[in-house]
Amino acid sequence: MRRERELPVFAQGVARLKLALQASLSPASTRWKHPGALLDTLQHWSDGYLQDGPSASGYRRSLSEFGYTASPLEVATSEQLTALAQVSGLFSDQGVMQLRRACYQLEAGSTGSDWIISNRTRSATESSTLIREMMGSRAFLLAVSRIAGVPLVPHPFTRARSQVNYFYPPQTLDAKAQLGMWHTDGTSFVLNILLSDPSEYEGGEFVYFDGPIDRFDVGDLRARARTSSVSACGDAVYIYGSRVFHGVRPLTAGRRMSLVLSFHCPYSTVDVNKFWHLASDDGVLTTIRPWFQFKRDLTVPAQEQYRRLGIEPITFAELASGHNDSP
Ligand SMILES: O=C(O)CCC(=O)C(=O)O
Ligand SMILES: [Fe+2]
Repeated sequence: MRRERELPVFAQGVARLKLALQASLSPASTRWKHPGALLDTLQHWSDGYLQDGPSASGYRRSLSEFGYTASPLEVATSEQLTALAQVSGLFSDQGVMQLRRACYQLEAGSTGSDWIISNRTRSATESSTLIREMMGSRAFLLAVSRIAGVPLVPHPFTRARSQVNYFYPPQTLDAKAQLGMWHTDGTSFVLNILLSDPSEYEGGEFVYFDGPIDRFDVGDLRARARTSSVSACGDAVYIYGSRVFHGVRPLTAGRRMSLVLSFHCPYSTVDVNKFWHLASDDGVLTTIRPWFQFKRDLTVPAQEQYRRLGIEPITFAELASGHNDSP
């Protein structure tokens, strides 16, 4: 019964706007908890938490291979830009362990979510020393930039920058329908780090549509729906999130945890993030001020963006050298 295997699509367009208004009406206390220091493992990041080696990327497909002929970015071609990469061995065992600890602890500050995931903690960089320092590490940013195909910085919009997802089996059939939905992300450069071991849950596969978003048809997924083979704890799926339909299948047992990080290419002022996309996550009023700040941040020159991070700029030339394409 194919229908049973299908996942609903997360709201687009007007439905998204309605969600934004609903998010605004729910009491702030249920949307935002200020977790405070108790949630922080106070563990510092170390570049030793990255595994050595020029490339941590395995299977990689470009936007061009996904069927995008025109590049969404003026500074890179659709051949250069990665649509999807299955990334293994990015972190050392120590690094994976520390990330797991940090994300476990952040669950106490998580809130319920009625889309895709059971619970989530937004702005993880604000509550976790480890994740904040990792996002500011040049070695980490360089590794992710190489996977993405363009130099990156952490996404300037704090609330969209980092999120920890906690998945549990849905309680009711209705909840089930709300889970694992197909969606595109509000941001483009997205690293989804799996932080649970395969032995800890069942279901919860990361699925994606192998084609451009205008070809996506939830009623006919047979030909192009794919299941990512990423299942080891600490491995990741990198996606060009705004152009790749993806989702997580509902869990049937256990618990699945993931850390989702968003980046921005500072050499481009293009950003796909839509006000209504952000507002449907966080509410309209909460989104207005950071939104204007974010729009200003986008116009800051790349050199200055890197200077603010306190690191040497990552350049296109640097990505070309030392890049080791795996088959
Ligand atoms: O948990 C994952 O692997 C991905 C979740 C996701 O797609 C999202 O949070 O936007
Ligand atoms: Fe996503």
